[in-house]
Amino acid sequence: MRKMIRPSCFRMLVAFILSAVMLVGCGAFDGEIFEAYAVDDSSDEFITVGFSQLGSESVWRSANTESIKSVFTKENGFLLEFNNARQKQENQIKAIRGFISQRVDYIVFSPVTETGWETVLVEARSAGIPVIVVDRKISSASEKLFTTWVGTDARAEGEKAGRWLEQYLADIGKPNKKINIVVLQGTIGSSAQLGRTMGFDSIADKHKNWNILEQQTADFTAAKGKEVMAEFLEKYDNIDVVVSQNDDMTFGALDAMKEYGVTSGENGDVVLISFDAVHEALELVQQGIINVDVECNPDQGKYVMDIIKRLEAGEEVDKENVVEELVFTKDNVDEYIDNRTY
Ligand code: GYE
Repeated sequence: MRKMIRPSCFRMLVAFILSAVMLVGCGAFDGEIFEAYAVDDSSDEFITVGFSQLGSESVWRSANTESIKSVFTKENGFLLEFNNARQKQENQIKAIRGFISQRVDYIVFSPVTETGWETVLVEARSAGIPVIVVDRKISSASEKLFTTWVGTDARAEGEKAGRWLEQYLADIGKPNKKINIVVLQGTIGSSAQLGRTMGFDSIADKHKNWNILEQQTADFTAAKGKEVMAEFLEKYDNIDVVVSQNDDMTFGALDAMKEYGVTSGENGDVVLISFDAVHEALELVQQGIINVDVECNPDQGKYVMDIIKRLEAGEEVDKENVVEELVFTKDNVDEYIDNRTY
């Protein structure tokens, strides 16, 4: 759709002409010339990728950034233009416009919220630049405006958390126990918040004995997680279950619980359910402080690179690419914790 000549062919052609001109100009097969050409940063030699990361709110996000940066290297044939939008959609839109005016080969972005992307994506399409959405989703209204999406299934994650709770109550022999739940939600309007909420609620709705006392956003950060959890503890003295939609909010919530003398986990006052499964959280699963951590896999760079390579080769790619994810409890965490690098 983008060009008549496939990008890889175009680059090869430019590289060939450049080499020929250099060789003819110097009249010799001079090793130095090849050296000089090899380190040339001209973007015809590399595939240029503009990546707009939504922010740096969590340990998960840092791992996701690292995953992207580690694959889009010169050694792999890429030049990466990285931009951190600091949680602001307007910054992401500005960054994407910048990538369009630089005429990068691919635009990759992790959208802070689901909606509001149509205009800028139409601009990218008019410029003939393929767009790859990573991590979070954008609304279906924009579906035709991007090439493919690589990420995690937030709704499935929410359902997994709900199903774990169902099983837990059955295992302790109290499937009909009346339980009061509070939920720390991620950034409102992000697909991670929407999906995890919908997924968990879909299971909660089946149980009349599950009572959601309150759901409030803590923006996926530890600081807000602590603040909101303190508010919950101030307001309610009957909390049985805390659902925290990422590990950073869980760390903050644990700080607040400590201050209020509330314990969590295996033998604690409340059941604690978290999402992401970063190393530090898995340690808390091991210690029985977090009951369950539903994995969200941030290592998406290699999938995105693979997709770009396939597009370069003129292959078709699937519209949706979901990365694999597990559920961690004390029963299986030992098997995985040592290999968790983030
Ligand atoms: O769970 C959270 C992060 O979009 C799936 O964003 C991601 C979420 C992740 O900041 O920690």
